[in-house]
Amino acid sequence: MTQVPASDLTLPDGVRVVPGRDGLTAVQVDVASCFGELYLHGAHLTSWRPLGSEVLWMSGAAVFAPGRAIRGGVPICFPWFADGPDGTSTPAHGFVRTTEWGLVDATTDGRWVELHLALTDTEQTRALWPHSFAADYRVRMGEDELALLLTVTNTGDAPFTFEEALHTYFTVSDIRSVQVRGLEGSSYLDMVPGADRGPHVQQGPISFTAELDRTYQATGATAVIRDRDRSVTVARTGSSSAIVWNPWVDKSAAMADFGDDEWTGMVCVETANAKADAVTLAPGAAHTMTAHVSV
Ligand code: TA6
Repeated sequence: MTQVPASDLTLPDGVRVVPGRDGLTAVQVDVASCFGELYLHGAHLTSWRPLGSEVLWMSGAAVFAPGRAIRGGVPICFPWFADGPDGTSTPAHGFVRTTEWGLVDATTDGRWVELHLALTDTEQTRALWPHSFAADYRVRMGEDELALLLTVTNTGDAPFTFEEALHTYFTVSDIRSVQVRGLEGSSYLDMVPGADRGPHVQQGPISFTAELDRTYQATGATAVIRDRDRSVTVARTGSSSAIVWNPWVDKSAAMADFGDDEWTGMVCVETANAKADAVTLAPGAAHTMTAHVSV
């Protein structure tokens, strides 16, 4: 897929390529139904504001720099999650969230706007992960739904296995009064350092009283973030894993790009295929994972 420089594209009304934070290029969507902002760096969605109300969470300490992941919004984790299946993969969460993606085009049907981005393997990526791939990402934003569609194609001549996640940070009023419902009965791994890894079975709604870092496996269940009088729904297709995370006090303090007191205002509910749910693609095959966020 040939890509022209983003600045040469003909874009729909309300869609602009603009200088973003600290020299990184951003695509801004400002239409009647919503505002949105996505950085070409990592194809990283940093804002979705349907009817003026921000749904995504961004750290006030986020760093916008080459080689660094932006803290908040929707980082894309690929071709591994965290430190990978054998626990030795770096950089954490793979390399596409710190790589510049190409803007293929932007389209609209008058109600929603879709941004289409693409990334293929390079000498640099093959040095980290010796496979040929094409990643295609579509971000469709409107008044009441944000759809994120990530398609991975094996463009090489041998099968490969990968993990992936749309590591979505949601803004909440106070995590201590939030529940995440819908994953009851699902099996999960407890990834909090020092915890009994499990697997465990989710008993009842998820509530937060300490650091929580759970990788739910073999479930496509829809999750609902209940935040006082507000609900955010995360429906998934092509995803067998969900990750729910809040760093709480100590881990927040340990992250330089995460404000010490910011942990109360966010929760991650991530659409993924991780650990036992990793995906294997034959040469020429493709796999699409989709998150549908509605408020
Ligand atoms: O999604 C949960 C998690 O794997 C946590 O363990 C924590 O490390 C978080 O991702 C953020 O990772 P990052 O590399 O972005 O700091």
